[in-house]
Amino acid sequence: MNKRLLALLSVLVLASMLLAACGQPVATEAPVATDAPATEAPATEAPTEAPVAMGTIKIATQSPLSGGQSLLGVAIKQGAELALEQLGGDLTAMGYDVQLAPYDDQATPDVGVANAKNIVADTEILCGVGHLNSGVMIPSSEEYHTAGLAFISPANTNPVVTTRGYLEVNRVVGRDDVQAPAAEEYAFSTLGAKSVYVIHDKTAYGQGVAEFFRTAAEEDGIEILAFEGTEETANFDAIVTPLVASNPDVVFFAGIYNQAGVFFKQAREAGFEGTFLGTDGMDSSDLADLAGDALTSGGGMAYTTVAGPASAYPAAATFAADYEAKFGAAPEAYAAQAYDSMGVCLASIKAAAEAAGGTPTRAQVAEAIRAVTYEGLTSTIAFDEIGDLPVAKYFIIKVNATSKDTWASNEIIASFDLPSPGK
Ligand code: ABU
Repeated sequence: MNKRLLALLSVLVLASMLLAACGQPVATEAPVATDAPATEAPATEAPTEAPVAMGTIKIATQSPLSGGQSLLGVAIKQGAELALEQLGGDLTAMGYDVQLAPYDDQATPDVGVANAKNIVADTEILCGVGHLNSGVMIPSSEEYHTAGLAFISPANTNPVVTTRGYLEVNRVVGRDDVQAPAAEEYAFSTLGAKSVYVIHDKTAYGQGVAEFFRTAAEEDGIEILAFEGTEETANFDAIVTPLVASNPDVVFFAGIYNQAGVFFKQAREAGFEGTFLGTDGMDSSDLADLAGDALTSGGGMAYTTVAGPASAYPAAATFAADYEAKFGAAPEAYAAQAYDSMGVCLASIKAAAEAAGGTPTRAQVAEAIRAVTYEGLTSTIAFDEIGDLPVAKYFIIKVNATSKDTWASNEIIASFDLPSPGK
């Protein structure tokens, strides 16, 4: 990370959020029916003309709907579902029956790929929203690419998701080769860390984030006391004992909240007094239920994220209220990004259908996505040549919550708009 660039851009903290205020999703106007008489008002109200049936269009979602990461996976599905309900009217008016096709990838690469084969075999599916896990998205998107089916990721941050340069793969969030160095910059400059203990979950996401963090830390002369991958989920004694003995200033955990929460609790109970630090995989209210006081005792806990809370996006206030009214809980991370991803799918299918004069092909939808400029809740979305946002938002969040119901008390302590590193 170019620190001077990061420092310069950090003056945009919070102010950038105000300047970035964007409007509600706007899709191109639906064609207006012109077959009513222009000069004579009908004596009685004319019956509403039903559009000619044009068939079914499905939009898939893939995310973990079961298992330990389902809180975020369900948020992705629900954000997309709400968008379809609120923004699908233009396609309905054109005569299409627009349906959601949700799939549960169980946060597991093999399951995601098996689902992807079924998704691409369903010719009514013209676009997709997903995944949560980069380690699932990367192999699954080989199937999407081969079949020419466009997907938009609301959450995946590993660079490889887009650096393969596939037309069909896009994301509405930033990347780990930016957020992990930002986390390191926070550890070095704000926390004054001299030593760090790095743990990762051995996934494409976790290991990738850990490596980006380590590279940046080495450049700053932070001592890396350990760099260790683990798939353990219940008993972390084998890691915690040497960790406490080595007394690091910071433990950097690169992985997902369901594993990290258990680890943080055990590390604190074993006597670790420093700061826990992570990236966007930590951003779930379940983390607070799993780790409790471990998040605020000692040096506390902070994380970077590519998906700030809904309160960080002025245009998302109505979305947050509608989401809570429909689903009975506040939107978790990536729900607003999934809403925007679905909005891009719908606007692009509509544009492609209008250009084609009928139901578009998958290739036409994929091309339309790359041509779209879409005013979303979380940003103005227009993809670069590899499917990244040219500039993405990053946040640093200090955790104040010690239970699920206080997750909203976490504090945005910095935010940045930073350019994509590209291919
Ligand atoms: N970016 C957070 C979700 C984890 C992933 O990308 O794999």
